[in-house]
Amino acid sequence: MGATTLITVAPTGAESAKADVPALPVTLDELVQTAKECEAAGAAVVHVHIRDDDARPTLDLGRLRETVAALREGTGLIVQLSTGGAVTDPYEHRLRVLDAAPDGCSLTCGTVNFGDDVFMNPWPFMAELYQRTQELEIVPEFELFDLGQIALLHRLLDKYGPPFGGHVHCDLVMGVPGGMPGDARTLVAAVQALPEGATWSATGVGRTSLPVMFAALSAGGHLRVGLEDTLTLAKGRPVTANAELVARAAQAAELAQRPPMPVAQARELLGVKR
Ligand code: KMH
Ligand code: ZN
Repeated sequence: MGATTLITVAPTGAESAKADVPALPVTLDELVQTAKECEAAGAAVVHVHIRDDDARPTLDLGRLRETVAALREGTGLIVQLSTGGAVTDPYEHRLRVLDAAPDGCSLTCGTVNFGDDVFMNPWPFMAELYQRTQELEIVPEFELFDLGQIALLHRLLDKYGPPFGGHVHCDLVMGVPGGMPGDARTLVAAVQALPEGATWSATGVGRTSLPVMFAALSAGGHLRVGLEDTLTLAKGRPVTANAELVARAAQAAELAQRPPMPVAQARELLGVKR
């Protein structure tokens, strides 16, 4: 098989309200239906944030377990739970996410300004979370919002060794107000600083979505898309389903002659158990 593009979908996030974004999947049924559509459109990984009965972000462990089970039953996707949660979530709740036994989880490599808020990821929290992924055999995806966070990724790997699965996969989250800008020269600088042998995807928040997608494809990277990061297809054209964003990413990947990566290949690349 020739080169392929791993597509991750991040369908919900913790920042948008259902009232403002009707296409946001907030119930379990909506999430599973969305995940099925996105798998059919070319996604291999689903990055999951869940909501409570009032559609507010939650890290309730029972709900997370139910979500992992339902996504496994309804799709073949690699299930990656967010350990970032919402900016207000306490560290203990974010660590406990791993007890839901997902295939993978996000692991942000440092604190970053996040709009008017601060997304807190101090070193002791990162280090504890990382060691728990190793013990519980969960594949971490290293989320990088800023160039300085790459230094912390190196420190983590130097001190605690390779991740479960044996492979380092990163996600550049670009264009967050307070983080690195979503443009080609920043993407290239970030990629050059990554650990040897690491693979990476990139996502551009808001209007940086397309520039980052094209830059990532040009630079040999993988893609993350979804309503967590992007609410419009173009100015004045709201996304009506996450699968629209996945289909657009798949089309761009085809054009770049690196079609979407099948899930089985993604499992092998990332070293996911099962
Ligand atoms: N919701 C943001 C504060 C992650 O999922 O790990 C953090 C976030 C990153 O979305
Ligand atoms: Zn997230």
